[in-house]
Amino acid sequence: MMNRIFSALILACSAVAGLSGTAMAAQPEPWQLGLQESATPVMTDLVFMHDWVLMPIITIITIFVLALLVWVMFQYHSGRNKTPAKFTHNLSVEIAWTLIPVAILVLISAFSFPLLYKQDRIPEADMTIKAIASSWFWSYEYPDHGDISLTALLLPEEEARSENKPWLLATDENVVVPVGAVVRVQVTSTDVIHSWTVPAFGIKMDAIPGRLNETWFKAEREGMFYGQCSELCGKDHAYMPIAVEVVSQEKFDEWVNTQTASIESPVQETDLALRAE
Ligand SMILES: [Cu+2]
Repeated sequence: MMNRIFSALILACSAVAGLSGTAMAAQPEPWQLGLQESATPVMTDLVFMHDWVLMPIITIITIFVLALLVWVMFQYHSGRNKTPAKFTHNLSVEIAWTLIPVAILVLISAFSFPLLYKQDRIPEADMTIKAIASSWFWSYEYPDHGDISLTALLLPEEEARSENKPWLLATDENVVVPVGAVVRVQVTSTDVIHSWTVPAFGIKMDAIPGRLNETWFKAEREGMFYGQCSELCGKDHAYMPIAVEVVSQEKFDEWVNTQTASIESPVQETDLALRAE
């Protein structure tokens, strides 16, 4: 009950203050109450579901239950209602409080099931990224782009502050993806359960050792998108952030070239050394 009132208050406050989604990069803001601004079609639907399906229903139910309580307290107060009723059953009320909640749940499911399937069914992907969790950092592989691999470690506090990046969210290497591409993300872990989460993308996927979980996103605008491991995984759980940089296709191609060049050059050197022997 208090939760519902609190949520309704939060919605009202965030609507009035326009606090949600004013950030430049997609990251939490001080005093933020709403969700992060959406950057993918799935997140747009999630925000709609939250703002226009769930919150109105929660608000109406909360106000209705509160009104019932106030009415009962006022009308059936012992001073006003000397001889209380003794009945224990009322068939029509019982039918109503069974059928009305069922109808509300069916209404919610009409919106939530299509969204669940939209999240779950991966459209034809333009590229695949593999996100591998280890205690306590993420590493990434790009199987479609010459097996680029990178390890994203927490950017130390001093470095983050000097580069004006958000400490605890920024990493030394970003996951780089092109804008508008359907990216399939395969998530797994080398040790314990972690969770790959980017709030602005509407993604939260568990990384489970010995199992490959799949999800997808299609970033609709360029920028930095931050997230954090979201499954309690040990002492440095708070220190394994996720930083996704969405860039234009040209910039992405450039990035791929520099990454693959840095993969190839050491191999070529060893090749030359072997040939020289
Ligand atoms: Cu964790």
